[in-house]
Amino acid sequence: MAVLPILIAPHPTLKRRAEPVQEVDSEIRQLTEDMLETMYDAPGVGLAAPQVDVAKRIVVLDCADDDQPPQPYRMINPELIWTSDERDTREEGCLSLPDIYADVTRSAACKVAYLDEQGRQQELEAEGLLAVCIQHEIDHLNGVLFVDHLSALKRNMLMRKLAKQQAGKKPAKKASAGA
Ligand code: K1U
Ligand code: ZN
Repeated sequence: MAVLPILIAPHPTLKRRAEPVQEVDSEIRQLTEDMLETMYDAPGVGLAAPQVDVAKRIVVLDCADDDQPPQPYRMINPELIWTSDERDTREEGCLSLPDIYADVTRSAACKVAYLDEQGRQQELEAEGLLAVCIQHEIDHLNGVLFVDHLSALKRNMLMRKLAKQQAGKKPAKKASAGA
């Protein structure tokens, strides 16, 4: 198992549409385990493969409460097969947009079809945080970030805040010893 580096926006892989997985083999299983370890380490409640610079349609999630046992999901080629007309607004964050939060309105419930780590077809109906997280992670597979659901004004403001914050984290350039 390994903790993988998480891409920070803007990065071209985060804006690409990810490719479907053709075969669920040991390499894909290893990647899902590494993604789960990366998500727990961050910590987060979800992670999509493009966030670790892999343009494949894979997500992992665990939205269990702290006082509940872990409930990890490994979803390969996930597809939303139903979304509720009822909408819900919640504050979202993203491991690729550190310290940026905003209210996003999405379907309150959804049903997702996916392959599990054994390549078996599964379906899951979700509501609450899990439904939000599934929609957020599937957006990542389509090159969409949660800020893309906001007005251009709000999105540009948050992206400028992120750019400033990231510039502040870069090590200062060494003064050259030249003439
Ligand atoms: O995709 C990601 O970047 C993961 C993201 C998922 C998500 C969170 C909230 C709403 C929608 C989607 C995160 O996990 S951000 C971190 C976070 O929310 C969290 C971290 C620790 C404990 C609980 C939540
Ligand atoms: Zn995210």
